[in-house]
Amino acid sequence: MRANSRCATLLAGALMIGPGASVFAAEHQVVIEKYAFAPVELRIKRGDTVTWLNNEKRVSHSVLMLGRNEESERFFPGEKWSRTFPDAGRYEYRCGPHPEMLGVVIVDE
Ligand SMILES: [Cu+2]
Repeated sequence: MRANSRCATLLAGALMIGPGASVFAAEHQVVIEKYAFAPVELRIKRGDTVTWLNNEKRVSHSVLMLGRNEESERFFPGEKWSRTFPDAGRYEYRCGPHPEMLGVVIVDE
């Protein structure tokens, strides 16, 4: 019993140090299916990584960051692409070849 509660306390301490900062960067996933990003809006913390997974049957996609002159390679069904977000901000993006596919990553302080 005592060991368990101590363990829980350590875990809570490791996950939250200071206002909004986290020691361990988290990984998040956005699935691409039927010409759409899911979730469309993803909220993460500074330092976290987002991986986009192409879950289509045959079409390739990319992640094009709007206003940042940055685009991933095209990735094909079963392939992924990852990006880490060290800075807070709002990162709107779309698919390069399919401009109607929109998404946003919001990085909190
Ligand atoms: Cu696409």
